[in-house]
Amino acid sequence: MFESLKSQPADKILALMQMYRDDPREQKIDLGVGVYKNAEGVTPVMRAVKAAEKRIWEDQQTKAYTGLAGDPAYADAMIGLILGEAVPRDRIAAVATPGGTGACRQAFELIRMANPDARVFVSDPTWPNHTSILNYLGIETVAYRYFDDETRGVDFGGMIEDLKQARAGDVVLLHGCCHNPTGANLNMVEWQAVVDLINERGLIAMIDIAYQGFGDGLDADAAATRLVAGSVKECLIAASCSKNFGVYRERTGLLMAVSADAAQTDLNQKTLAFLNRQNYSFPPDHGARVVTTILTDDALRADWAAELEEVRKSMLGLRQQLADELQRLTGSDRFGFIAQHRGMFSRLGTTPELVEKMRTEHGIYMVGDSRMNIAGLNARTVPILAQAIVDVGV
Ligand code: PLP
Ligand code: TYF
Repeated sequence: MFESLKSQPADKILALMQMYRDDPREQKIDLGVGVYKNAEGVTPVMRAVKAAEKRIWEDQQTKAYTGLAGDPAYADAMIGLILGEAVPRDRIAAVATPGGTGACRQAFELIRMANPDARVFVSDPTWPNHTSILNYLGIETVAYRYFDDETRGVDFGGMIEDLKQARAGDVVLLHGCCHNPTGANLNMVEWQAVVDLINERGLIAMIDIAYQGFGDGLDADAAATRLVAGSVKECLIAASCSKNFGVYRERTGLLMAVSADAAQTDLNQKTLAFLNRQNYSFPPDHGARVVTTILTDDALRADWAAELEEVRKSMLGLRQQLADELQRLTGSDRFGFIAQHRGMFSRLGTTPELVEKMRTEHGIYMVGDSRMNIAGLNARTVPILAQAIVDVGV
């Protein structure tokens, strides 16, 4: 049986992570996989997470199964965090999933089940797992223009033009904030225009929000998601707690399906529970319980938000330092976009050849499309990166 298997393409980001580990050079710099690291290069367990885990360890009386949708308290807490009051609760069906990837996977399965003819419009570029899972599920994807190689901002005109090719019932996949891999984001006026197009043409919005709190703050980063969810009849929202709670390996995500009314929500809720059952039955609980404990306790929540704010500001500081350093070295503002981008990533906008040169000659690891994880830097390594960017001739 197994002889017939064909080897599958590796995830380039994860392959790069391995290459970095195998590189013996001491001066190497890892700007690859999207994991937050502090100035010491450590991905810490957040203070509130430690405190919540301690509380759970002391108080938890059972590890019996929860429900197919996970603990409803987790869904309530996450809906509050992401949507606030934007949508009445009885219009939202929600299930816990293994990470944001699990939420995307379940969303795609739901789309295919509800409308096998739906195509999914994805930004060019997008997180590679989006297209990889969509292809695996046999769902047709259509790329829409997103990143402008000249300005390193969003090619909004191109994006709208391409979205006009969508048919009623097609899905538009949008990054709620902190676009991965580019770091370039729509402003709220542009978001409103996307919402109008979606409503005019009968398209379905799907939002992937994996970095709430990493861009402009917890509420600011959720503003676009709230605008979309509050303005359309139906949409899907896939959320991840991996980054903003630093619980990467616990696999903590949530899928929401917003619908027109309570009767539809009931059917959606049952369908999402069914999809969980087909794939893994009960979703992981530990990370979800940690998140719920934090979000429902005023002191823990405040401490978590404060630590997340430190993380966000440290990345913004590194962006500014890098942009300033490049300004100093080149005497031009052409790298100013690095300070404008938001989230963990910035796409430098250079060729795979120069990205490779940066790796071989300078030990600097970024993804082949020139995506840099800003959190992989610190005050000491920013000037080293800036000099390397200039030396290889970006
Ligand atoms: N969506 C995007 C855009 C991401 O960058 C990530 C990566 O972290 C995820 C979803 C899901 O991450 P996880 O499955 O680790 O929660
Ligand atoms: O884009 C990233 O680096 C993160 C982490 O298969 C990640 O989203 C990368 C690849 C992958 C899963 C997660």
